[in-house]
Amino acid sequence: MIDFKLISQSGAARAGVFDTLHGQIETPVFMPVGTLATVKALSPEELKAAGAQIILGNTYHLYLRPGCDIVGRFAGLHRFMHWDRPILTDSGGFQVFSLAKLRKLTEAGYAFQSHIDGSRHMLSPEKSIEVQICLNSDIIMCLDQCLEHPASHEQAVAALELTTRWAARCKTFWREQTECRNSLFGIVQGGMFADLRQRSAEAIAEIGFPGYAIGGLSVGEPKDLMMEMAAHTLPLLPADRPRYIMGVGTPEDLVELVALGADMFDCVMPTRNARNGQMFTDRGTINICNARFRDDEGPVDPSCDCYTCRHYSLAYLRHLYTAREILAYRLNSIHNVHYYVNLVNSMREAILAGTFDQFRKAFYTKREG
Ligand code: PRF
Ligand code: ZN
Repeated sequence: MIDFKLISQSGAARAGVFDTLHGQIETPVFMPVGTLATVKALSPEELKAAGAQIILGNTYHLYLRPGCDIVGRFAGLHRFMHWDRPILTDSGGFQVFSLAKLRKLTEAGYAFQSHIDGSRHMLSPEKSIEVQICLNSDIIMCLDQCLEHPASHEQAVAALELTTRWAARCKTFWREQTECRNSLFGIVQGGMFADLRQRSAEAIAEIGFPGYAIGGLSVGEPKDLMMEMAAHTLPLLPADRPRYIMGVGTPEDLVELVALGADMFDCVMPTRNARNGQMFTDRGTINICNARFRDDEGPVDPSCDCYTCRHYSLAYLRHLYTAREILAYRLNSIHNVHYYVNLVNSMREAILAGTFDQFRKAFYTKREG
């Protein structure tokens, strides 16, 4: 089953299509984060209007609350949350590592206590896949071990070797349980070490997956180190499969990573920053609280055609935000998600037209202007 097709390349930048159980995704693609079966402040209709093709859910959160028994009654997340387009779920490893209490990592998996009520759980590779199948996720992620930064070479070796053994277990369980209907992505780790990134990429590619993710980036390392690791790892992944950079990043990061051959992204920035009053525009980020917007009748971004920019002024959005009105979070989120989705769509068009280099230059020129 070949579910990814490369359509066009411009340098290393790629445009493709990926088939899922809930329809086709055009890449490069940005996936808004819907951790708790909701992209915060946005309805599915608003997400669609903003152009979202696929959203991300989190196994750790949804397993703890509301639980598989509830979502299973709806035959998965799609009907539960009224979203009929593709969903990718993260495996839970990264969230256990950042949220859970008293976690203990063994060959079997993560033993941890819920951050909600302290109840005890065991997240094994098989359990993670089982939960993601119950959520009926279109793209399932392997359970992995993401390291903090900085980590030693020795720690990074142990984490990548465990991640590799778990990836093989995930694949076996996924094949048995789904007959490969949903897609399973392998995750490359290796810390901030080029030799280990290579070892991990080769080992994960050797197991063989419908798609590949690069994990363990944007965990507190300097930006140039993140880019160096991505630039080193991306060409080592099979060219005929989608490449997903997990939990990254700023608009600049997306432009640079697409230039290096990345196809998929997720990040909380557009939605989280919207709720903090930070708005993304072609000319850079602005804070809606800024006094200079007090009487500004213009939109957030004159080049944006989102619902927020078509109907509301900076002065009104600033007023809503400073008054802590609920509508502020919705309107700001609509614009920011539209901005991110539109950014990757524009990159796709430029790749298809063979003009990605010009696009990239213009992207920076607008920010300097
Ligand atoms: N692994 C998983 N999910 C993730 C990460 C990872 O390394 C990251 C790191 N940026 C974000 N989300 N499974
Ligand atoms: Zn807008």
